[in-house]
Amino acid sequence: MPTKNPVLIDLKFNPQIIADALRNAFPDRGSINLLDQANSATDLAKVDYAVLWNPDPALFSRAPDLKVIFSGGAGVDHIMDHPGLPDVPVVRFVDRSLTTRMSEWIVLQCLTHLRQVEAYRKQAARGIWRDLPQPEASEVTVGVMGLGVLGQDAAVKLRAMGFNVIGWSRRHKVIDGMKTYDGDHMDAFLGDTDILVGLLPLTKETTRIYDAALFSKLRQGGALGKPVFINAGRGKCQNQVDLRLALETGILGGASLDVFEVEPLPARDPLWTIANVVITPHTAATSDVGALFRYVETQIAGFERGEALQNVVDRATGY
Ligand code: NDP
Ligand code: OXD
Repeated sequence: MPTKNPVLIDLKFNPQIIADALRNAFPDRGSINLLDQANSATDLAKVDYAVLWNPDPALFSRAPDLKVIFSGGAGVDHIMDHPGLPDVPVVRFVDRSLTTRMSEWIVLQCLTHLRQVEAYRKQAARGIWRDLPQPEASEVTVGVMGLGVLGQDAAVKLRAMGFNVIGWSRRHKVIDGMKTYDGDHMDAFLGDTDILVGLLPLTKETTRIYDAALFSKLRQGGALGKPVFINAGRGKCQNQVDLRLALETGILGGASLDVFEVEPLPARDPLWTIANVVITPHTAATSDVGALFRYVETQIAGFERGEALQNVVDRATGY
């Protein structure tokens, strides 16, 4: 029988997955799942903890006594931008499996462009047997923008595949085996990059950072001929009109995009039909909801023992 205040769940994910995961979660407190219609008018006044993904606009006035907010994913822009966000710690989801799956996606996309998978698919559709240039990974430099939990793991796995990997982050970093650039040296970083991988959080500083000026600074004439843009961070970090134009005019030779300014990407968006553009529906690394609830339980237990919360967002930087 639960003895503590229930945990509030407002996660705009697949309802069945949440309902299944909640069956074994929070045994000593229970939960209030806002996806469940029966909870639409439930009193949230006494709730201490909330797990959120794109929370409802009125949520924080309904739950005025929150002590900690947990994001349902690694990103927190959907919470930090929320009107009425209370001054309590916001905790990101950092998870081995999520990190691993993100790196799988990033490596897959870099290899897709290296090995010209889209061009061969097009040839195959027309029964064309023709070989295309085949550079080795070591001839290609992948520039990772954002060297946090995800960027650093992806860098290690890209290096294992043989790519030359460099990275850019706000603060200077020393990372074994790779050249790094800090916030002030973005142009030098871009000029050395053949495949740009975006793993930045969405903040005021990173909004529309991937624009025409940035694309024009990527290295032309590298082993792939033209630079490639891969984004699995946030869609609002990209100026999508500039991105489309860069692809259409050949400034970029291709792209792999998991995130978009507007999601779902509208069915008539021109990006769907541009050659050598791979599109996935914001699924590069979906949160494992069971692991998320276990993470939240562990963090709450530590918090209630007086220990520091892990992976708390810095309000000043927004990530
Ligand atoms: P972290 O907070 O661990 O890392 C963020 C990185 O971005 C840090 O290296 C940070 O620099 C850098 N950064 C932030 N702002 C700037 C800036 N203005 N200039 C330069 N560098 C900057 O985040 P994660 O690696 O865990 O996640 C990154 C993002 O990936 C998430 O915020 C989320 O939006 C996205 N994501 C997407 C998923 C998907 O399925 N598509 C799944 C999970 C996450 P510094 O190191 O100096 O602080
Ligand atoms: C996340 C995401 O931030 O899935 O975790 O986008």
